[in-house]
Amino acid sequence: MASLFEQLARAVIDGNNKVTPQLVSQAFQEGISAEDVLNKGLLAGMEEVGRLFKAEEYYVPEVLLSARAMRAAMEVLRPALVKSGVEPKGRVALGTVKGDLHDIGKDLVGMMLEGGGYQVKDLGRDVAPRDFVEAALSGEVQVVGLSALLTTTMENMRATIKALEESGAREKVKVIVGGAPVTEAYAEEIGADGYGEDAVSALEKVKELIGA
Ligand code: B1M
Repeated sequence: MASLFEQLARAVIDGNNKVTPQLVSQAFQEGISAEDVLNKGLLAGMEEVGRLFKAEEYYVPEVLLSARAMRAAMEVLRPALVKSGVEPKGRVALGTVKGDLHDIGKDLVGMMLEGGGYQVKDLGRDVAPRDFVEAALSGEVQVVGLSALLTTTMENMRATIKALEESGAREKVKVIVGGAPVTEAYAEEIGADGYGEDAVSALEKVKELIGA
């Protein structure tokens, strides 16, 4: 009999958006932490989906089904990751950069930040540099977070930071970047203030940058 983590991973791989959230609820009933559900179950499944896609055993439709199952599971995870009703420690505008449609990781980062007491302004995906600039100039956020999952769209992080600089908005906000192809060295190279390897380190970095 496969472990609950294996079943969770399998449900994501199969793109089963009915069973995946049910298994998350079952895991909670069995006292398994949200962190383990995410890392040992859901993300393990997503990693395998990535491998199958690379090996051309999966194509975009299968990957979309897995993404849908992952999203359904995240809705069950959300209350465990997010506390509400507390005065926010700070505000963060978050988006996936121009040309990039991957938003599952960005949404997880958002949930983790909300869970850590920050208010998140979700700018969505395929976000143009000018929209990040507008959020920074609004004076409503202290941090702007950029996510990218493609080596081709990573360069739009650089373009976004450049646009923030040119508009005068750069000095008003801290910028953090993250996403699978992004590294600490790249973050430094493009002039970001911080890099988050995963959602937990994104939260830690925001805390460190705004001191709250
Ligand atoms: Co795409 N895709 N995809 N895809 N996809 C990848 C990224 C890929 C690695 C697959 C592969 O080849 N193995 C590959 C990229 C190759 C590369 O550039 N190096 C790829 C490709 C090629 C493509 C297309 C070009 C395919 C095509 O059309 N031929 C296309 C591009 C579309 C576009 O964006 N313009 C495409 C499309 C798609 C779907 C739409 C089908 C779907 C996305 C659905 C959605 O997001 N709504 C999809 C998916 C699901 C994936 C994989 C399988 C899974 C991504 C994911 O959600 N991971 C992915 C392979 C993989 O990663 N295993 C793949 C789970 C998520 C929780 O992790 O996003 O890494 P991640 O986020 C992490 C960290 O990175 C970090 O924290 C998160 C939580 O720990 N993080 C941050 C993320 N953002 C952060 C921001 C921060 C800090 C940390 O601060 C602000």
